[in-house]
Amino acid sequence: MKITALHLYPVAIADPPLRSSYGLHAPYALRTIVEIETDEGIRGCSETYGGEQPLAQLQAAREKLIGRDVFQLTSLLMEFEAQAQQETSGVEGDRSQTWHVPGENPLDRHSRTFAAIEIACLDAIGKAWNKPLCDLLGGRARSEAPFSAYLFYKHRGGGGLGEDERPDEYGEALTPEAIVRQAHQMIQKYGFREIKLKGGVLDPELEVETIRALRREFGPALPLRIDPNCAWSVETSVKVGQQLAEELSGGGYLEDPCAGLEGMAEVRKRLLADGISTPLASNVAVTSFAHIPQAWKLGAVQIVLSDPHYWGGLRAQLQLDHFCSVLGLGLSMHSNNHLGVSLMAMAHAAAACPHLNFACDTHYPWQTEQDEVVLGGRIPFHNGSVRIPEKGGLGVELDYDQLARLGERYEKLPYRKRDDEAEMRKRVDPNWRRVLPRW
Ligand code: GKR
Ligand code: MG
Repeated sequence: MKITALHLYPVAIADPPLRSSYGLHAPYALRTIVEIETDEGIRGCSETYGGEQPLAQLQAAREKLIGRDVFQLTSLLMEFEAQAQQETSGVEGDRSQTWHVPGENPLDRHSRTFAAIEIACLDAIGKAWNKPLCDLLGGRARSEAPFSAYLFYKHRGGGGLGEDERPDEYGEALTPEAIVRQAHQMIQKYGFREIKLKGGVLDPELEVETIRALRREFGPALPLRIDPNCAWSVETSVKVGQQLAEELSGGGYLEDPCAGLEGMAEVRKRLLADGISTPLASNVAVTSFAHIPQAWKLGAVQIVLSDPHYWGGLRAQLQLDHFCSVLGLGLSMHSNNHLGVSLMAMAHAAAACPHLNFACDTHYPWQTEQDEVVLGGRIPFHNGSVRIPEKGGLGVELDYDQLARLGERYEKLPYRKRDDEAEMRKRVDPNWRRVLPRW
């Protein structure tokens, strides 16, 4: 089955003003929907990061793809790896997400571009054989993928601009009480059984209070995790780890409290010395296989947050699962704003991974029906999980009318990349800078 065409659909999706240590989400998040056509009349799709750079990288890959057999993914990967070697060796910087929001680090572009193509090819193969994608990866460890409630401190507003402004479903949330309300709303609607709080926004004392309030409200049956995206110093991370020793126990974790593997290792060492075994998780310091030996050697990270979008696709996701199990590391999954195509890719990845032992992150509740690009609308959740449908490939088809609508919106937008820092200066504080550590 040969690829005859590559279609790229840049889209803009309404996004509420969510806060993180990176800054503020803009009124629209950007995504790219990728579609391949084959000589057998079968199409395959995937979803990846949006904006100018990811789009240009996919466009540049077109030449490699036309005429290629969708089954020959290893040779394609080898070409991407050789290209990465040539274009990035000797380039200053690293692949971490310390200073780059996910999708904006040029050093992982080859891996991201390959992943988008790999998933579209696997989708086409699954559709041709009428087999769910996770079954192509060797079958299921589970028939549904669990996700967690992903809570954010947020300003008033539901995203979108002008006539396209959206209702503010969750309302402003800048206090512990408001976050507890947000959790109730999200859990009631989706049935999540684990909770993640995006931190690094308010004074750590208030964030500690927020986690405590969540614990009081939901009890130990719903594990809690907090992720300040490196906003804290080692000292602050240790202090928060001590204060939340009880609340983050029993299946919770502390995610990327401070920047860098050395800092994380120091936090872990000091918490252990205090008899606190809260695991540290990462999707900022650990974003590729190359990071794992050092992270493991230092004892800096006990749980890796995978992400098929930048770890190199679904087969890489399975390899990571194996790696983690051999090294005794836990496995969870990272997310960014996304639509149903990505949600299904994440669900298939989670279904195929025997060692994934935490519910995956998802931003899906922050987007709405109006912005969905899969036919039939939003993907349903059952008790916080997404079921693997008995359909070929990812199990979704693209809605071309929606793609056209969201594409028009993308064309009209004045920005072509995610820049939470600029957004923060524009809407909240003209002098705001991302400073690490902030506390
Ligand atoms: O959406 O603001 C956000 C998050 O901070 C996101 O960009 C992170 O990459 O969810 C992510 C994380 O777990 O670090
Ligand atoms: Mg994170």
